[in-house]
Amino acid sequence: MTRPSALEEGVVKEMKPLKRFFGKPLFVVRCLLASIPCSGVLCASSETTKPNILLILADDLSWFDLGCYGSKDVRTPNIDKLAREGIIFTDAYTATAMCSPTRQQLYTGLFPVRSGAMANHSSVKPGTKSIAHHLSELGYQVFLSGKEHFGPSESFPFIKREGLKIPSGPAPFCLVLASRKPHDGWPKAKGYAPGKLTVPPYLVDNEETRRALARYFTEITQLDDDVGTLMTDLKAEKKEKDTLVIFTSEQGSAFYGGKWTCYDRGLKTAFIVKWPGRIKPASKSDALIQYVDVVPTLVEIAGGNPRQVDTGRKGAPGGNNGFDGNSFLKVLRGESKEHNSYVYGVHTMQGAWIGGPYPIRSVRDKKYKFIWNPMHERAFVNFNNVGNRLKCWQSWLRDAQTNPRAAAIVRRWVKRPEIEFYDTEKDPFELNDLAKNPDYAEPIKRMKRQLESWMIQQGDRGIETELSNPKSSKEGLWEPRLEKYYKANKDSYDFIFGRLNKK
Ligand SMILES: [Ca+2]
Repeated sequence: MTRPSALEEGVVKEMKPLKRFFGKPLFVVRCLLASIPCSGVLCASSETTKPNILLILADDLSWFDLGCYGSKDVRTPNIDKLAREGIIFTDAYTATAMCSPTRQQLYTGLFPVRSGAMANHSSVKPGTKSIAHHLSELGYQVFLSGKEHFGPSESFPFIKREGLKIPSGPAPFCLVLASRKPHDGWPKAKGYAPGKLTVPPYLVDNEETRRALARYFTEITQLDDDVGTLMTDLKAEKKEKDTLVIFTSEQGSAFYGGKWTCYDRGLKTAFIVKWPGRIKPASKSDALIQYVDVVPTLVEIAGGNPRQVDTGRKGAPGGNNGFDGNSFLKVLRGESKEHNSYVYGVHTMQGAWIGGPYPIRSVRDKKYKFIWNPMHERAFVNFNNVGNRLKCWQSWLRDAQTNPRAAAIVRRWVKRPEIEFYDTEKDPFELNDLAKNPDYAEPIKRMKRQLESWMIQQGDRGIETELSNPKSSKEGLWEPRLEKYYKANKDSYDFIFGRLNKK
């Protein structure tokens, strides 16, 4: 990571007092920089006007369900076109596979335990700042259209918009287009024949799963149509050349074993950036990036210094108030191939509709994934597998009675060992657990240490943190709801807690 030179740091420090007099910090910095040789991170923003930023966020879309990420089934021509015109990241991650903490880390540059937005349907701690503050201070109008799922409102002072329209006006804009597609609640299948689809190996391949996949794929294509509409409007507004476009898939789909886990099919995300004249078309990067890196990157692109931004939260590495992530602008520019050495995962059942406490933590490098399930004695239960929300869980239970492969998939989803370890290069769906294989003792030890130091930095105390929320500290608050589902879904409940545990 290249730090700004002392000279550049000095220039940025001058920005605040100058802003009070002139109200045009970028102009002032440009004048100051005119006589300074270009050697570091401020150069790009000092050479050009600030680009508009369009951040398109899907909802529960698995990264591998896009044509440009290798899907042979799903039609996504507009998203594929973005990838051809920009850079596609093959190793991008969110630290949580749940909606609300994912969005809040993306918008704040802070990991969930540190920001406070760890549970689903939760809020960051008072005083936490977000992209809406940081880019406004750099002269942007910062809009959000679509899904929010964050709080409190003072921490996310977006200008609210509706629909798929690109903002007009002279000031640079940042528009977060937070789609609700393809979150479950899918439409009737159109254009996808269930019998012809490829079912990924972590799912039970049967008629019900295929029917659900066809409906989910139909909604992905609808999302892709929306991306096409946005791109057409960007062109009509004559802002195509001055706009940096990001498309990212959020966490994995609601199919059992993706969302609500720390497996790659939950945490890994599609990440595509198009920036005309700045990013080489059709480029690809396997640099490890994570959602907390996004705001620092955009701050740097907008002409700010992410190292001097006050995030409103204490406890960053080094004890300052900085972001948990770092700008990957050099990767975007093609000047660097690497970024993070490790990326992290944190899961909680806090804020889930039903199910008892079940914390999960993970760390990943380019090759290996280490997962810790500290309350592994428990069965993993949430509304999705007890409540049959996708209308195929009961069919999995039915098949598990006679099909050993289906039984293994179901068992893996609800009962897990304390430590899991995967070689993600050889085993991208994390199905072959190597935790007990002595050949991997060294990387397991190394990654365990790495995870522990991250948890210390975050103030994360594992089980204690899981039970710290009043909603999860007493199971009595959760179990009555489970009881209600038990009555409606007796087979599922019995399988998880009865027959399954005896096998
Ligand atoms: Ca989501």
